[in-house]
Amino acid sequence: MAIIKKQRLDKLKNKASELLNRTLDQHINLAVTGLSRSGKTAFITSLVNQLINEGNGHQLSFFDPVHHGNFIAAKRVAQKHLSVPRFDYDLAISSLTHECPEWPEPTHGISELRLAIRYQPKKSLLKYAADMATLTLDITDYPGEWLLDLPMLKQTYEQWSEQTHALLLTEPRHQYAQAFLANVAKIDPFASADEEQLAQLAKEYTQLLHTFRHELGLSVIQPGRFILPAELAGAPILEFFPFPNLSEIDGNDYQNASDDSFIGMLRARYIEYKESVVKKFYQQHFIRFDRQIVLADCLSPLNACSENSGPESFADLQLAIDMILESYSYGKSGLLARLFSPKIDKLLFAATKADHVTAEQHAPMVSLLNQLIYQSKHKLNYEAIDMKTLAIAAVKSTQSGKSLHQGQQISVIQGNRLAANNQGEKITVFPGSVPEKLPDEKYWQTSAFNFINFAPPQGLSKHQCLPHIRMDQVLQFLLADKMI
Ligand SMILES: Nc1nc2c(ncn2[C@@H]2O[C@H](COP(=O)(O)OP(=O)(O)OP(=O)(O)O)[C@@H](O)[C@H]2O)c(=O)[nH]1
Ligand SMILES: [Mg+2]
Repeated sequence: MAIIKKQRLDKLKNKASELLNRTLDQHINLAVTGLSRSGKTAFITSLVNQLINEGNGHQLSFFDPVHHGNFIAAKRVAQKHLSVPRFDYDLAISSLTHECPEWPEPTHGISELRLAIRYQPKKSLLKYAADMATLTLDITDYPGEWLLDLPMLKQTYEQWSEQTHALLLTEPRHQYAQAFLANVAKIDPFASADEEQLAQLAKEYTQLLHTFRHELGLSVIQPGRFILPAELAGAPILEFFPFPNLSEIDGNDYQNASDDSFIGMLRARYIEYKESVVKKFYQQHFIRFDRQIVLADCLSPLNACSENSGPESFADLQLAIDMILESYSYGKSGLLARLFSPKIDKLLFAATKADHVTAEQHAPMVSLLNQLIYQSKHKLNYEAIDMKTLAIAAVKSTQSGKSLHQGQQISVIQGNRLAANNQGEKITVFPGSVPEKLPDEKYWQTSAFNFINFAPPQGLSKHQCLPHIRMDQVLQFLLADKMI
């Protein structure tokens, strides 16, 4: 009799839990973005690794569900959107934990992964219904460059051309852009378009964008898709470029230019690009995200100092962050609010690769990032979005210590220098101080910031938690409130 009663009770409990699971929010769509090389792949790999290996909790002490003992386990399950590429966790964790560890390969588009996280509800209504609840976490990785295209939605082709042309005329871009600009100047905008010539010029423009990003360390790349085209590589929709001095052309002639003239075709492709690439990304993906982490590598532009492009590279990062943040400033009158209603309620900014500097430099890193986003912060909707800034390392690759330098104890870090053959030698360095404020002219003249790329640490196992800096605080901010 007692057994039957218990079975009935369990059945009821399961039913109630099922109902509550449906009604209470037990699902998070977490989006991870940042410009290329900012550390997205390493971050997601570490986040998944921390959660699925969480057995003893010693690495995640600031993550309440682990700290308070109600975290049970997490595992990977089949992702939801079958048409979105899978985030290749296995490949990434295998290269990090290989005998000769390597950083995961660069990725070029959007990808997705789903985790089911089991926990014991302690406070929420669920505790009356179940001993165990599941939080489903969908993680999406997408290039921050794609967000740089949002401001284009507000611009006509003429406006965009004018603004982009002005950018091409400023250094350090100008010296690289001269040949391209000279080639465009040879075109009669009203002549019948030669598709091959147009494709060739678009290729030159795209090549320029790659140089800006990868050789000059600049961040404002528009259209962002051109350097990270994913499935659109080679498609004519990515074959356009800014046309200089459109304001000097007669307005009527411009408006009446046929679609098969050079200028008409460029304009048509620009319009189509906005509709079926930029808007589509927001409508298909961005709209689903509830929580967002934006990763920023603030250290590389400081290092660019040695290549004499430091100030430009840093100013460019600031502008790019401002452009990225436009995607989150969807007040009532915002462009996004008119397009659709996004629902992001938590936004975390993380300064990545904090293991490149000594521990006392982490606070300046955070204040520098705060300064970088400050310009835009006032535009963000404070009431609707909970925001936080942290300095993190997804995979801590250095050890900190003290060293004697000219009779003084200084803080240093030690790690394996990243080398082409992966046989990097062990080095001990004081990488320099991170400025707390946006660096001024004096900083660029006097400070030498020498940040070295380190190889991932040796001897890691995929069945253990990767060493990290503040990944537990990341989890606390992004997940903990859904696991009570
Ligand atoms: N020391 C250290 N280096 C890191 C860390 N995370 C990333 N890196 C370095 O930054 C590089 C880029 O990291 P990824 O995770 O591939 O960056 P991403 O944003 O996915 O880059 P794309 O796929 O090119 O967009 C790595 O190859 C490492 O050299 C970290 O936590 N510590
Ligand atoms: Mg990547």
